[in-house]
Amino acid sequence: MLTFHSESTKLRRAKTELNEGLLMAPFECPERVDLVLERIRASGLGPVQAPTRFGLEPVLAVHDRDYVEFLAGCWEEWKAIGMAGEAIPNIWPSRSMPGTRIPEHIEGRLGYYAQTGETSICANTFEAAEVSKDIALSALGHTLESGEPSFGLCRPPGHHASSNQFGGYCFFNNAAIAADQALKHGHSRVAVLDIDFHHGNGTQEIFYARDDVIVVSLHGDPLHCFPYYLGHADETGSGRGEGYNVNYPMPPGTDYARWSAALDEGLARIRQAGAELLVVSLGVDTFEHDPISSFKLRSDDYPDVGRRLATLGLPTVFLLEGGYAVEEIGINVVNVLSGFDAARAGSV
Ligand code: 6XA
Ligand code: ZN
Repeated sequence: MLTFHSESTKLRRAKTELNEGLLMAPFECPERVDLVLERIRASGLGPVQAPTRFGLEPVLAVHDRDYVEFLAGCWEEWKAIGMAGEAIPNIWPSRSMPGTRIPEHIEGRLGYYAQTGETSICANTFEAAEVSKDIALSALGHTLESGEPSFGLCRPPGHHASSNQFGGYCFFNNAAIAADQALKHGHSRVAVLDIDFHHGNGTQEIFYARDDVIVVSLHGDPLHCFPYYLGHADETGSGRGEGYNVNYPMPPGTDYARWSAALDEGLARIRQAGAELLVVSLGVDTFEHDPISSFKLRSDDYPDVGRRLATLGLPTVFLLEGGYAVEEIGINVVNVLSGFDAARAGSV
């Protein structure tokens, strides 16, 4: 399988994440990329290629212009008024104060465009998000041209980013951008399958009223797990999108037997919908030792995940989302990808 990677994803090097009431070193760190790459090279998964540049047009097809402009200027504006640390939101429009206008002060704008408070904006955040999206689109381009699967070693991840808000370490929704572009390149229905531990709330929001992209997500039950406010089973889409959003929330402690049964149901829904291309939001924070998640998948389960995904027989683009047990992140990611490749080789 061909991997797309750029050293520029590591330009974002945030110092802080607000977690457990402390400002700590972020879980979503540049070293994740090195560890996955190291394992790709050691395992002989396939060649690694640099992405090409696609500009902002594909981004603006799924994200609002004012949000993209906010992201582009946030860090410089924050620094310009002498803020001492990284840009961390501390006030939001809320139920009792929904607000009707976008503030001018950067502190107010930051809260307006933020879902959450753990994700700091720092130098080169926008640049890294742009490269991450270029990686996703390069992977899609390869799969569209060749029919062969590809892997985008995206960082920062994307699935929490909604049409107009960042959060959960995500700024541009790489999977949504790729799925939307696949439609513009001739496909009439695309599936996004999100197997990260966390619900892909951004992807759900972007496609909620659409029937050309079916979004299927397996994740920790939002009653107990981040992002808490979206991801329930009764969120099934709206308008013509009704039936094209499918959530499988599962309790903390879920093991591979239960998780893979949900995966098979999700795959059946994708088959029924008649999807022509598959974008996989590939998070491996479902791993039993992940530091911020609570499922119980083991490294040895991941090749079977790849094998099950291959049963769809679709052109497939894998895009990295979460996964923070940094020792094992490379093993777990490559296990999914090589399981997929092995199953395809076996079926030709
Ligand atoms: C913040 C948790 C952010 C989760 C980010 C993630 N306490 N999303 O892995 O998939
Ligand atoms: Zn996650």
